[in-house]
Amino acid sequence: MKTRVTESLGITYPIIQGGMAWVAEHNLAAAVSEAGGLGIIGAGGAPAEFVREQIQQVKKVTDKPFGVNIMLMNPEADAIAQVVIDEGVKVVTTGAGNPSKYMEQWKAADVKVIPVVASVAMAKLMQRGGADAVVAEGMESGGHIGSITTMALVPQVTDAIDIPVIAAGGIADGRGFAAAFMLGAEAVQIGTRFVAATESIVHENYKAMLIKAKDIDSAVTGMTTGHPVRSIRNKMTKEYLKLEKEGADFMELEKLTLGSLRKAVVEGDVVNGTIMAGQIAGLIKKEQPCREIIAEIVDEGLALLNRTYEK
Ligand code: TUI
Repeated sequence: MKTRVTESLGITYPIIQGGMAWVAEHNLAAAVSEAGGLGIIGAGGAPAEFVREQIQQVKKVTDKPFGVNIMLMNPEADAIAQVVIDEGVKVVTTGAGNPSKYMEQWKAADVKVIPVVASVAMAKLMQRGGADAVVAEGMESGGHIGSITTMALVPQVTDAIDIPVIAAGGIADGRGFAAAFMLGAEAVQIGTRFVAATESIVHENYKAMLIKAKDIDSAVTGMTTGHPVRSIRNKMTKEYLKLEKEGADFMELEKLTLGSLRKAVVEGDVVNGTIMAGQIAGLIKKEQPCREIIAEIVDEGLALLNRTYEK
């Protein structure tokens, strides 16, 4: 299946894995790349040297292309921007900010740059700055989100720019895949479904929460701080939302979420930890290998796209 995205990245299927902090480590990234998608190492809040080790691990098991996601609020973002160049990584995606200041050095090193954007204005700015494509991410996504839905965002972004658009947010099966292409996207970015992959190292309690989740089981915390984050409702989100309603200050709210994603992913504390997940979690019914996830999505998606309707 050829699109501008598969051609420029050298991948078999137009499926890119989300750059999920703590979750998108070398095992998951290598599995997605081996299955023909673009695996991504999520730098999240990790130190630059940790990211370098993750990159080296992926290189040990696959020759296929993979990328690194740089969460731009990471205090070591500058160093990580250099690590991807030093390690010869071919693709960078970015999140939670504006990557303009790194664009020149990445372009000079022939790194493909794919910023994640949540608005038309940011998409235009990224195109002007030399981005190779953008991920247009709707607020159905898990983690740090914008304020517009995938259905509304993707066609507005595809109309506004000429570089390829990758749709994200609320996509986890062939129907979402086909829908994204109908909206003008040339690939999809998938996060939540890969969290439940066999190769995903998240704690079994985290996977169980995902598989159990229904459509309305996520909550958005941090609306008042300017950093809205979607995760599965639990004791932590309830306490956070209660504090927000009471007008708690930023530091008090921060205390509740400091290290809380790690707590859920690594320790399996699904009560006090942050279980980041998208609204599509309700669709995910079982753990599956990445290869099977990708094959199912592409097969079902292509069948739908090839179906013609008659009156
Ligand atoms: O980045 C994400 N999702 C994330 S990052 C993350 S780590 C984190 N943990 C706790 C609190 C906050 C973050 C978890 N999930 N998605 C991509 C994305 N980027 N969504 C929205 C944006 C975005 C937001 C603002 C992109 C650009 C932007 O620009 C602001 C500016 O600097 O002008």
